[in-house]
Amino acid sequence: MVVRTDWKLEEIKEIYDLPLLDLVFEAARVHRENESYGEVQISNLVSIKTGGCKEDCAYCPQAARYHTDIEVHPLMTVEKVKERATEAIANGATRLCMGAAWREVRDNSDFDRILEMVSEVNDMGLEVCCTLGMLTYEQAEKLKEAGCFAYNHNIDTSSENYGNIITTRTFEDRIETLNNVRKAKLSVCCGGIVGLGETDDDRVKMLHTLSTMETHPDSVPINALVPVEGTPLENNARVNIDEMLRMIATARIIMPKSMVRLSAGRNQMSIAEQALCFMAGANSIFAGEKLLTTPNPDFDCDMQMFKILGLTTRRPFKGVEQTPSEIQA
Ligand code: SAM
Ligand code: DTB
Ligand code: SF4
Repeated sequence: MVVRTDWKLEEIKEIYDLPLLDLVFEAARVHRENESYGEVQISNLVSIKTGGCKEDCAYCPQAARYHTDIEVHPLMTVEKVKERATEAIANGATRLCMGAAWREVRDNSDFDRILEMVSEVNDMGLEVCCTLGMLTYEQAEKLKEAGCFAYNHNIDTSSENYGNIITTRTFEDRIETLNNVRKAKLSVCCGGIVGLGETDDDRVKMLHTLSTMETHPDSVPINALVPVEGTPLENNARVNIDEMLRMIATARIIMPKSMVRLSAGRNQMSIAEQALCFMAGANSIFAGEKLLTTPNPDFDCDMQMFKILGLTTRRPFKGVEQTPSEIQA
């Protein structure tokens, strides 16, 4: 399977614009070249610090400046995170993603506590992912040393549309953090959101940025906007299944080896709609009844869906040369 990082915008547009079923068919074909096409990664999100964020991301219920009905919470204790990790394992998750409503990581006792959480959860055998905002190279290295496996940092939309959604930091800031993450040899998780009011061209441009990175992100989350009351995007139209399918299928074709995650928005999708997304190459989900602050299908519901569709769970660290624990040993 050839992995290209020299995609032209026009080539991606041509794929994206294919008649929908041709696009899904082609993506399914590419996906089936991968021997583990029937496996789906189950990642459980834990919001370790909720709300009160200084940023102005127009989609986000956790931005302090919008008046949303979320439960603001300071940084969790290590014990609480371990409890959540135990539950996640019992429910079949193999990755735990810890999210903090921060603009950036600071070198303080909170970060030290997170390093401890990372180390403890890694020792429990889960792939640890963090999403904590902007990060320096030194901080990325510290996370890696503590046993962190992946870092999530989304570009969210095209560079052209970025300023319409977020003004408190730039697209380039995001890219810089991603470079720091890659340099520290953390697995890169980077994708975006559909339904922010962007055009098809913006979607294609976002996919172009992701697929022309020196190395493709290891995972690419495709989120459907969850419109939350109180945010500037509260009245945005619901994302339709054909829009999600186009994004997922195009991502699968142009980044054939990456995990493509059907992320936020599953709560509004039927099993049949999700089945089409898996057919189109999605091979990862966020599971558990809550994403960070909004509802998501619960584990039992997803296990029932897996049974119906004949999907299996991907084991942790599959295909990875050295796990974080082996590196530490
Ligand atoms: N504060 C950190 C940051 O911004 O990188 C980490 C947490 S932040 C909530 C992680 C990602 O969640 C965002 O980049 C965005 O892609 C996604 N997200 C947040 N709110 C969302 C919403 N309402 N609908 C869909 N995706 C959302
Ligand atoms: C990602 O791409 N989506 C997740 C995770 N990375 C951190 C977050 C989705 C959040 C949806 C809104 C909420 O629940 O607050
Ligand atoms: Fe803060 Fe992250 Fe939400 Fe933006 S997406 S407001 S940085 S928590």
